[in-house]
Amino acid sequence: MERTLVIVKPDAVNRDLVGEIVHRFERKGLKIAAMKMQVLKPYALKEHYAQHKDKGFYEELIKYMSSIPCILMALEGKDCVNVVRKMVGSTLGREAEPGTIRGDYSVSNQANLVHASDSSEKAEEEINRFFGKEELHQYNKMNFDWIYSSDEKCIERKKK
Ligand code: 3AN
Repeated sequence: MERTLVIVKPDAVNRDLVGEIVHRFERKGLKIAAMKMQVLKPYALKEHYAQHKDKGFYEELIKYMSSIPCILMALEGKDCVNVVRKMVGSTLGREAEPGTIRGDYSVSNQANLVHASDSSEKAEEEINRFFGKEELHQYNKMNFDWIYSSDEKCIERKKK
């Protein structure tokens, strides 16, 4: 199964939206492989947001993201990167589709509540940046048989 990194950002923590956001991912059928609360270090954030280093909002972004603790999660599921990006919605909260997290709870471009990896490769890189191997859990959940079809489960077994 694919994994993705989700960061529930400082604005979501400040606005008491942590439970709501985690709940949405759980109800979707995604598995929490890792989860913790942490104040993110500016050096890690600079690496994480390196693609934006020439943008005007970069310094402010690093300041906001390191201001208070975030919730970090590695989520797992079939096509998890794509599924989570769709659930999060587009960057500008004002334009994000209703029904997405940003579309329902954000009106901002910076304070848009959640980070989600944008490709499988980036997800692996980002998970390894913020989690140690010992923090990533492999376990069976009883609801697995009710979340995927036999075919989907077979494909996953053949991949292993
Ligand atoms: P996304 O998080 O949707 O993948 P990116 O990668 O374009 O969006 O931007 C990373 C983060 O930078 C956003 N989540 C947001 O917090 C911040 N950001 C993006 N665009 C702006 C902007 N125009 N002004 C301020 N902050 C921004």
